[in-house]
Amino acid sequence: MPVIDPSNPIVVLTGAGISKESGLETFRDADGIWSKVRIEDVATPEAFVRDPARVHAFYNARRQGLLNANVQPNPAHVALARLERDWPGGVLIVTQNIDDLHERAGSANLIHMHGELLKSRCEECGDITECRHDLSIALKCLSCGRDGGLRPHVVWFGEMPLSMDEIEQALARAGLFMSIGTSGNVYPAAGFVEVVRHYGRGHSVELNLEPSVGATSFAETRYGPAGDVVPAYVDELLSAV
Ligand code: BV8
Repeated sequence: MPVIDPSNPIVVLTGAGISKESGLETFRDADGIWSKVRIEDVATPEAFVRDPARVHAFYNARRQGLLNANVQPNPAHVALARLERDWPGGVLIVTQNIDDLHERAGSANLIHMHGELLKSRCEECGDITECRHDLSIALKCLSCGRDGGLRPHVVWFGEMPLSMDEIEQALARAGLFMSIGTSGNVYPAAGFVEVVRHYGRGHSVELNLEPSVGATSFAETRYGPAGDVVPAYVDELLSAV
C-alpha cells in the first residue's frame, strides 16, 4: 500500500460480499440469489407491473431475513465505521447493498445507491418511509391514502441509481478508492474505478474474496474474506494518521 495522505478523502464502494459473513446471500456466487430467481422476474419495473405479488414476496422474504436477530454487522462493517471516525480527510461509503448493516455498525456518511430494503416508496405520491413489515398491493400509502402503489425503496435494473452526481463528485476528489465485496458486474457502480483513474488523483484498491470482473483496473488488490482483509487494511491506513 502506498502512503495515503490522511488529509485526502476516501470513497468506499461496497457490495453484497461485505455482508456475506453477516449471513446475507450474495447475488452471483454459486449459491447466490440470481441462481435461484431471475432478475427479470423480481428486480425490474416490468416485473412489478406484471406480477407485483411475486416481487413483493421476493423482497418481503429478504426483509424478514435481514431483520433476523442473527444478522449483525461483521468486523468489516465495524472497521469501516472506525475508519470514518478516525480518518482526518473524511470517508464516504457508497453501498450497492440494500441492507442496514453499515448504519448499525456506526457508519453515518453513507449513500445507498441502490436504495434500502427497510424503506418503502409510494409510486403514486413518492412518499418514502421506514418499512419493517411485509408490503403488498392491498396496503394503502399512509401519506396519500391510495393503495396498489407501495413498493420497496429499491433501485431495479433499468432504473437510475440514487445520488449519482454526489457520488461522481466524491470519486473525483478521492485520494483513495476502496472497492469491497463486489463482483464488478453491475453498472454504473462497476465503472467507478475508471472514474477515479480518469481524474488521476486517487489510489484504488480491491478488497474481495476473489478477483472481480474489473480487477485489473485497480492499482492494488488484496483477496480474502472481508471480515479479515478490511480490518487489516484499515489498521494500515490508520497507522499513518
Ligand atoms: C442503470 C437492488 C440507467 C435490487 C440492484 C452500462 C452502463 C449503465 C447501465 C448498464 C450498463 N450495462 C448494463 C447496464 C444495465 C444494468 C446492469 O449493469 N446490468 C448488468 C447485469 C449487466 N444496470 C442498471 O440497470 C442500473 N441502472 O444503469 O440505469 C438509466 C439511465 C437513465 C435513466 C434510467 C436508467 C441499475 C442497477 C441496480 C440494480 N439493482 N440491487 C436488489 O438488491 O434486489 S443491483 C444488484 O447487483 C445488487 O444490488 C448488488 O448490489 C449489485 C451488484 O452485485 P454485487 O454487490 O457485486 O454482488 P455479487 O454477488 O455480484 O458479488 C459479490 C462479490 O463478493 C463477489 O465478487 C464475491 O467473490 C465476493 N464475496 C463473497 N463473499 C465474500 C466476498 N468478498 C469478501 N468477503 C466475503 N466473505
